[in-house]
Order: sequence, then C-alpha cells, then structure tokens
Amino acid sequence: MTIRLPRRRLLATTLAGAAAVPLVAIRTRPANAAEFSYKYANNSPVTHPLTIRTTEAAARIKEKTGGQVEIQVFPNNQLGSDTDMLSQLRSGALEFFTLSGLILSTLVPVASINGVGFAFKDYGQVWPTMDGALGTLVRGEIAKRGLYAFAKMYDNGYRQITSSTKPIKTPEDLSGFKIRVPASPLWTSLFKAFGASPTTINFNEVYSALQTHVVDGQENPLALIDTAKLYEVQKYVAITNHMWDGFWFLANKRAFEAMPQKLRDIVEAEFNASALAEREDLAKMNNTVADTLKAKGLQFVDTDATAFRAALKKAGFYEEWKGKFGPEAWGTLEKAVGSLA
Ligand code: X2X
Repeated sequence: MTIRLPRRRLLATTLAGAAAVPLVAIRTRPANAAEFSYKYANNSPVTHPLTIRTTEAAARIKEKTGGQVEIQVFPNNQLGSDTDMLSQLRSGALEFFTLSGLILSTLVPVASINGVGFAFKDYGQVWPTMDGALGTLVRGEIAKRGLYAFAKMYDNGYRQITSSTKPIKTPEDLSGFKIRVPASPLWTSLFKAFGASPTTINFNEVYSALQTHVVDGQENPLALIDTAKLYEVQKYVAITNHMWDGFWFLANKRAFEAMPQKLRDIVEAEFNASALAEREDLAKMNNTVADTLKAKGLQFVDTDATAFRAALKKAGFYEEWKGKFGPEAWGTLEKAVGSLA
C-alpha cells in the first residue's frame, strides 16, 4: 500500500530531511499508477456503439495488464474536431484515435477508397474486403505516416442523406443542394458529381450548422443520425446507401511502440475484439433504428440506387477516382466487389 502525502507535506519533508527522502522518490509514480497512461478519443456520441465498445476495451486492457496500461476515453469531440484530433495523434498529444478512412485520406490518400460511391453491395462484401487485401493495403500506407492501424475497423455504416428543406428522391433533387460533407476530397467530389453544393464541416459543428441553416442537409448512417440527435434539426432522410464508411483504430506509432510487446498485444487484441462486437451492435441496431427515427418524426424517402449510381458514372466520378487511386488499389477493390467503372 502506498501512503500518499499531500504535496506540501511531501515537499516540507523533503526539505527538512533531504537525506532521508531521496529526490527520486518525488519523481517516480505512485505504485498504483499506470506505467502507460494513454488517451483515446473519437467524434461519436457516448451512446454510440463505437464509444461503448472502445470504453469496454479500455477497461479490459486495464484489468488484463494488471493496471500497467490505463486508457482514458474522450468521446464526442471532447478533444476537438477530427482534424484537430488527427494533428494531436500525429504529434503524440493523443495516443489512440478512431477516424473515418475518408478523413484520414487527407494524410493517407488511399484511405478513402472504401468511400467510392456504391462500391460495396452489402456487409457481406464490406468485412471480407476491409479485413482482407484492401484493408492490408491501406494499413500499409498508414504505417508509412507514423501511425499504426489495428487490423479490425469499427463500423460507421452505410450513409443516408438527410435534409431540412425538401425530400431527396432522385439525383436531380441534389442539384444545387447545400450539403455538409466531412473533410475529405472524395466526399466533396462525390457530391459535386451529383450536382450538389458541398461544404466541408467537421462533425462537431454539424448539429449547429443544420440548426442555423448554414447547410440544408448532411449524410450519415442512421445510427449516428439517431445518437447525435440530428433528427431534431432534419426533416427527411433519403435511403441512398451511397457509401459505406468505417473507422480505423489508429495509434501514434511512437507511443504504441514505447510499450513492451506483451502489452501491445493485449491492447491490440482487445480493441480488435471490441471492433467485432461493435459491428454486431450496429447490425442489430440497423434492424430497429429506422422505426426509432420514424417515431421521432423523421420522414423516410426510398430512392433508386441505380439512378444515383448512373449519375456518378455520367459525371466521370469512377474514372476520376480510378485514376487517383491507381491500378493497384483500384484493382484490389474491384477484385473484392466487382467492376465499378
Ligand atoms: O463526420 C461524420 O459525418 C462522421 C461522424 O460520419 C464521420 O466520422 C465521417
């Protein structure tokens, strides 16, 4: 057991009896403090499965490392916007962070490849692709930037378009539509291809941007529309499933490698295990969230995906991104999901 003296007493003791209390005693951590006291942050509400499952992983890690690794969780943009948190992660001010591959593409261009419009037919294609060759390719590129991505992505979901002004039924309805998109060239490009007028806004400012009509709409998976209460400031949701989006679990490489391998293995295994649980949570939530949102007053609009996809094709979206991603990455994606362009 450690006896923790109040700081002033400790100092007085030190000064009074310097020989008896070596200076080093003040500097070393108390015996019950973690050896690695790290932070994990995200942009998602506390009620979102991403936050719930990563918080559970942090608790298991503390237990399984006998308290050597303590990870404090900062959800809901408490540490700033995604752009801020990515900088913090890179500098080492933050050790762990989950980020959409599309936003990560501002640093690692190929990381936005899962956001290619209508690339994945369903989750039966998503997980084998992102847990497989394409995911490996992206993780390899992430590793070149001083970051380390764990093997299992967390689900964000298939994205749907909400609006406060009018229902979006056809691609033509997007013409000139003022829509918020996250900070990523692919997102801007996709909505420009639809003829919309996209504005880049980080998630921490989305609710107020919708409320004050800086933009008329946004797009996000139903789980986030619900947990972030966007239905309070939006009237319609068009079920477009225009892209699948997920979160990479990222570590600052230096901070991660400062831990002995044994601890690293525990941390990675637990966050990977929680990723699988989070995917399950969202799969379950997807069975009920539409009814939940309808009950809260959001009006649902069905759309014809073929028409939206054709609009992207016509605008040259696929050709453009095929060129940007290059033959290796594009080929890996097409090998998993079939021909896109
Ligand atoms: O910013 C968004 O819309 C969000 C929460 O879906 C992402 O993290 C990309």
